[in-house]
Amino acid sequence: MVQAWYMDGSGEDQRKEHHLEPEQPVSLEELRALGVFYYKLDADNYESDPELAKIRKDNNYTFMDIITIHKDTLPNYEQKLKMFYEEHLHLDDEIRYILEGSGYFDVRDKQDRWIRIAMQKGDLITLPAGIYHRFTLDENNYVKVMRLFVGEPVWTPYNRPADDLEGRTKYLQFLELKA
Ligand code: KMT
Ligand code: NI
Repeated sequence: MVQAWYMDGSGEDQRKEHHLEPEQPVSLEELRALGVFYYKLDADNYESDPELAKIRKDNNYTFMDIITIHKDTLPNYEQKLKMFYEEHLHLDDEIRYILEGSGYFDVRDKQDRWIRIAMQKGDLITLPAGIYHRFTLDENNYVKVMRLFVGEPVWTPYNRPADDLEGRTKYLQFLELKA
């Protein structure tokens, strides 16, 4: 099962785990309350997996592509990694499925604390539009990720502060309704 935890505030290497001392785990239920959803799938059979097909159909994830994040394969690798780790939001859901390798998605909780989600092969996650988040490789320095999207993809990141965007205010309303 996917592991998630509250992060320490140290400015040390972003690829490290950054656990609090003592560790403070975060449950899937707590993630759901933030609008973050998780699925475990069979990444070896993603091309013919009926579970993935069902998720795509039910949620209208019509678009799909695959990106490999590794220094030898990703153009502008350093620049992109830097961009991914800038705290940002999108106006659409961010849906990512790890096919190989691993990495961390960090999301802000209601009190603006960072939660680190350790994503590995077979983990699919959906981050809601308007949530502040970021991504980093871990110390394995390699991930192959499927990106899903409803319709024509828009990957535009809005770096924080982006509090006046409608996507953000709507997300905050969603959090209040859940509180
Ligand atoms: C994003 O917008 O945060 C990303 O696309 C992260 C890279 S996908 C592993
Ligand atoms: Ni993003």
